[in-house]
Amino acid sequence: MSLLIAITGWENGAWRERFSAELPNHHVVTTDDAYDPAAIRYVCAWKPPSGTFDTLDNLQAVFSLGAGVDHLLRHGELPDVPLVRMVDDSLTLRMSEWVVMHVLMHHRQQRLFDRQQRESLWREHTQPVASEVRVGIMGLGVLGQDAAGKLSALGYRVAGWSRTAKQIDGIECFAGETELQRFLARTDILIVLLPDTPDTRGILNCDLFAGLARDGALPEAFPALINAGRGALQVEGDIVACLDDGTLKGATLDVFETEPLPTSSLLWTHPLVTVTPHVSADSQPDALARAIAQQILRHEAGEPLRNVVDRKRGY
Ligand code: NDP
Ligand code: OXD
Repeated sequence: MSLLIAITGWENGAWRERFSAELPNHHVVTTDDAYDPAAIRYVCAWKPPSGTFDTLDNLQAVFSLGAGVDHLLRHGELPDVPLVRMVDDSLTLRMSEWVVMHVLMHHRQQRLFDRQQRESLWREHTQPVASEVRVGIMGLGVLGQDAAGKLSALGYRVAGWSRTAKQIDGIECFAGETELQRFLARTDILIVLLPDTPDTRGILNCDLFAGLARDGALPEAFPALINAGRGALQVEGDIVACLDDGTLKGATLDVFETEPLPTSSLLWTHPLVTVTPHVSADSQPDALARAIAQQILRHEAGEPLRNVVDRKRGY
């Protein structure tokens, strides 16, 4: 049985070593190697090069090396076999660390204190307690729910918005377009952990930002936007315009319309924007390889694959 590693942007060979260590009875190759397409049973992919799936007539499953599968659904040549996305603590917990850090950065106005430090300026500012701050999470899936639990434990008033209705202890849940405005109207810090689908693309625009709460405990700092979902969700021109006219008071972005973020982007130098280079869920590669290897071994033992993507929904 052969497993094909198909990635761009990351080092191919290191992934071959990792998967070979986890699956010693499988032949592991990369798209840079010579291999027999008929022998390939599994593809493990992150932004696979075009042609990856050509003549893989015996393919049984495709595994995404990330939680998001937009890079595969947009590929155009994806064969009709189960598509499995990454769900693993090594990714989920890293995302929650990043989300909590940036919620605190906005709430405790750390960027303002950074600026003051550069000017040797000793000045205090009002700092409300977490229980006076309303965070709202768009996307209450694996990542959204974990972040919600951690923010709730810190005392924040947490709500979430998802496609289907949910009941989660301690979290105020909203669902669907009909409840979106109510969700936004009670949100001071908006966190976005949605997938990129035809329904969510471009959702982060001026109209949506205008619906956020205007009566937060810290009018200088709220409403603020934190997006780690996908760049395709955000209209970057609208984010800049809304920061400039005060509709938004700050933004932290990990994902962008174009990645790497072009040096010409205004986001790099905007005083109210914090940029991180798509690293919010920086996971341990060994743990990701292990998670996929376990799925393959379960599948070969006749057990169902977990975290199979619903292609119609797009996530
Ligand atoms: P899940 O599939 O577990 O959760 C997705 C959530 O989004 C669900 O709650 C779903 O609703 C909701 N959703 C989807 N479409 C809509 C819609 N049209 N309206 C409202 N809610 C919607 O995914 P994960 O939590 O594991 O990951 C979420 C995304 O985070 C990934 O798809 C990826 O794009 C991004 N990501 C980014 C990373 C980074 O490094 N920046 C790292 C990892 C992931 P419902 O529950 O009703 O189905
Ligand atoms: C993912 C990502 O989808 O890192 O896992 O973006």
